[in-house]
Amino acid sequence: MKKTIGISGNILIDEGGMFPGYKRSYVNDDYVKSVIAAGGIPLILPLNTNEEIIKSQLSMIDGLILSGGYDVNPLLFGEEPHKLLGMTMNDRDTFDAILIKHALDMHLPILGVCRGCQMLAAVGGGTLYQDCSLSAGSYIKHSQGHTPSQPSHTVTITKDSELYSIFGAETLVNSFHHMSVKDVPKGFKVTAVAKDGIIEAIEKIDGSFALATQWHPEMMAGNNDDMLKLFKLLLSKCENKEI
Ligand SMILES: [Mn+2]
Repeated sequence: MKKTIGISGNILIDEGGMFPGYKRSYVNDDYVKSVIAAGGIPLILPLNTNEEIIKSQLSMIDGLILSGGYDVNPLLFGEEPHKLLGMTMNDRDTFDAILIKHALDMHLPILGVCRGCQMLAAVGGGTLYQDCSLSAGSYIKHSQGHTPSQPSHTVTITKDSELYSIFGAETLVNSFHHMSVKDVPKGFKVTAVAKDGIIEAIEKIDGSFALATQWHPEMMAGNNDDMLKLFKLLLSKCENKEI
């Protein structure tokens, strides 16, 4: 029986056309395509801030993808906004925080992508760099700015990690972020770093499965079998979520 993967939704504010300023619920189609290609059933979870509704949304799925999107509000991890911070959306933070809290409680397997990685860290008591340039030693361009499926920088992967079992010691990833994890949340470990020390992936140490990447595997999975394996890994973890 195929497993159902919930994909956390985003809000797109229409900038032109018939309805300027109008809000639309959406996810990028690459998430949907990746889940289907990996053998799962994708289910978009529309953004909302009602805890009971969100718990009901989670009860319908076997695994969760935390999708990418806007910057994380630094007030979530106790910092004032730095001048390099990008656009934030408090409702998105609220939605993701409730999703994460209950998904972890329910032992739902989680794959976090980009902002999803940052939110896992912030919700778990970690902190973020509000811009990669604020990390000592940072020199790599982490906002490649074009061609989403094209890898742009190297990551070094930690042994004894789920990522290592797919990629080995090193791989190439795309990069569309300017925030990154600073302090890793309790119960997680760093499993990939860029050559400039920027954290590129974290994994939950014990219990249920949670893995989050700073890169966007869904944008690469169409022509990169290893990136598709990340989605297959999430699906494989759905088999035994009752721990
Ligand atoms: Mn990067």
